[in-house]
Amino acid sequence: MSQSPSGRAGVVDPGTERLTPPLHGADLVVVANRLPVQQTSKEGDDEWRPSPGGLVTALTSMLQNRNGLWIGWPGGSQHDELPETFEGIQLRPVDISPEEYESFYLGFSNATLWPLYHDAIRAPTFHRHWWHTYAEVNMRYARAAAEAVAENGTVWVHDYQLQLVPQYLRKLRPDVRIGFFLHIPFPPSELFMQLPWRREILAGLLGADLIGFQVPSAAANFSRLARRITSATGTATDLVYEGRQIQVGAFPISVDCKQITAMALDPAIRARAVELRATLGNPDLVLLGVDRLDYTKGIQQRIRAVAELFADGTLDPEHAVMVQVAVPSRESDAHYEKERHDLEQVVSEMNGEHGLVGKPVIHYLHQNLPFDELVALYLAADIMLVTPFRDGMNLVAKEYVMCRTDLTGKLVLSEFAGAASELRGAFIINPHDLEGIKEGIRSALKVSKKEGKSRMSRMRRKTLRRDVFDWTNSFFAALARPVQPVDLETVDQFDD
Ligand code: GDG
Repeated sequence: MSQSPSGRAGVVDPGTERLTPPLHGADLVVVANRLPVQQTSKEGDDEWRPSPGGLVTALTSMLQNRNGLWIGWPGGSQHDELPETFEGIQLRPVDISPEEYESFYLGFSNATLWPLYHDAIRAPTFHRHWWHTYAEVNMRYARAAAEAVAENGTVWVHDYQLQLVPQYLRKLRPDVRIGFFLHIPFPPSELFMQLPWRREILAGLLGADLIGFQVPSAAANFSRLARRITSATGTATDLVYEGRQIQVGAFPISVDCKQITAMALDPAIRARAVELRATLGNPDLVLLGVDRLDYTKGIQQRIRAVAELFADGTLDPEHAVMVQVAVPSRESDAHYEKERHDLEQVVSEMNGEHGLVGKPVIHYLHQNLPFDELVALYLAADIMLVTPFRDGMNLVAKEYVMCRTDLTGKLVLSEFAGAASELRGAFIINPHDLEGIKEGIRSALKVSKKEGKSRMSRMRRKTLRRDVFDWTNSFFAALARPVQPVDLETVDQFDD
């Protein structure tokens, strides 16, 4: 690896190397940490299956229509069997060694950037060798994209693991149009300024023509920082950097509304929802939480709040029950291990103190469930609890809303989830305020049938207006917008 002359930043220097566009390059390339397929072992046979989720479906369908290719890590170390194409799109694997996985993924991505970008609710860890590997691995993704994309083609880079890719790619292939979307929050300057490599990360992102965020405040945080610590000028939505015009904006992600609605109306899944309620003892009230087991999601806080509602008699263990699904995530990180330990302690205390023989007050599943089962749970739940301390969007909230076709069900939602700016029919709470969470649940319990339906209908209308396909289309349309010639004389400084 060659490094910047100062050596301070440790950024890979792409130098002046330019790559010639390939003869049969792809018109559109998606670059993401992971490929859209994952290896599953069934009866001893390895099989590659699409990774679950609306994002993969939407991006795949966009790539199918545009001679597309997806670059990403296939997971694990053995991927000899990786298919060259998947549902009509080409796959290009990026190799990551176990040591790089430690530094690039578990280290810089998930122990530096993830906590820093989520309000530093766990102290971010800064290590120079993690940063060096992050830069090297980003260069590998950029090079793979540069070697794959057609002349004047388009590359769409995703998420916090790959923030240096736009700059590296632009150096290698200046002819290419580059979009970047950040799925997680972008922090305010008070936090971002902690990052020893803040200038390098901003310069990395500024290699793109369009930089998209989940919510306008994240976009504003970015533009303000770019103008403060790089040579970028301009407004919150239009920056000028190194003679290029860059669009910055909010593109709130969504779910596949049609698919989820169809599943929610599927008789077999509805029957499963009825069966789940029966298994829970046909209680009057089912409360539900569904999250990756992550310290940002506020799972313990919500369970404590529900436990206090059992303690003060608002909830009766004979008639109310909570289900918490916590999908295993990043298990080799000490913060996550501790979060699981503490969470399981809280679950056990709640059952110990409020459960009855044969009637636990909380059912806790540390498992990855099939999506059908998740939909059945959404259908079975009267109140959905989504209480992250900070979340880019939170798709669980939107999935729940899309499942409630009969307008029943209430959503208690953190004001710090991106989804809160759209789902105004939710009972909005501050997850740091235990009394506030309890009050939100109490309000959801008390609300009249009529008002409950009108709240749900409002949230459904809002979600239906923009599904995940509209999201990809609107991002792509903005990226394709012709670049205006830059008139440096008329570029105003944005007024904070
Ligand atoms: C990041 C940002 C942003 C959950 N349990 C199971 C399961 N899930 C699925 C849900 C949902 C997805 O996982 C979780 O998405 P979220 O948006 O809630 O959260 P993150 O994983 O943190 O995602 C977030 C998102 O990116 C997209 O931009 O909204 O803010 O943090 O789709 O359904 N799926 C299955 N079994 C489970 O047990 N099959």
